[in-house]
Amino acid sequence: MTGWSIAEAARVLLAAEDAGAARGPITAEWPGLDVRTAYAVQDEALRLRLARGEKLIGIKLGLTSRPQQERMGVDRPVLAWLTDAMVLPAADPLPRLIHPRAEPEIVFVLGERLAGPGVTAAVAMGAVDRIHGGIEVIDSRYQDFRFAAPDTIADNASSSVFRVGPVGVAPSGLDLSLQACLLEVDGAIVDSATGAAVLGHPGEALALAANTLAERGLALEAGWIVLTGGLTEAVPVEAGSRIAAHFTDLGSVTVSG
Ligand code: 0L1
Ligand code: MG
Repeated sequence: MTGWSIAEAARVLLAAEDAGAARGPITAEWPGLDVRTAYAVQDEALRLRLARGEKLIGIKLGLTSRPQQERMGVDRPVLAWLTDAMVLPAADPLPRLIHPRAEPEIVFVLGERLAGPGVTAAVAMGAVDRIHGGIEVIDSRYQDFRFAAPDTIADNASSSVFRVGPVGVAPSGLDLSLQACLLEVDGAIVDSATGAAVLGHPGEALALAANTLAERGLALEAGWIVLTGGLTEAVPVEAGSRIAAHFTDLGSVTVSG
């Protein structure tokens, strides 16, 4: 008997987020926390978020690039919920966070509902209304970002806040695998990638989200925002620093620490 339950884990992780206080990994105390149970924790935390007035506005994928999967020792991406409280309004600085890291992402806004199973990348792209550049700021509730895969799934995949850039492009005529992104920190380019870093094409990530949600009897809804996963490794956001992501066709997005 460990004293842990799905409800307790959700409560503890939301409390850590609200307090801005990191803790040790839950799997150290609850080794029975597997991936399936971790998603139940994530769902319970979403229920608590909605009960306090937040609105579900979409979903994110994390660990969609091979280097990130190898670093985490997982062979498939993770999913997590996005609520309106996670949107970082234009020009607002970051709120107080534990140890924020920023990563550039290709972001979809869905024009149609998308339900698996059997969704291909081509079908998935047919449900996309607009494509944006974005920056996700992740902020694990675990000390030093040290955790096992079930820990971060339970922690809503380190979700914190995100900003969607102002330039929205229709999918037709855009090869997202070739969409390039430069990541700038305080005026210096520190990393770069193309959309191919995300499972070969971000449409694959969208299809995977639809097919994975279908296993839980869920679907992606029209109007939802979908963050498709970091194109590069996430970079720490220091107080006073400025992170910018510059995309070939999707404009630029900036976040200030
Ligand atoms: O958005 C992400 O890539 C987060 C994935 C969860 C693991 C991590 O915090 O690095
Ligand atoms: Mg991300």
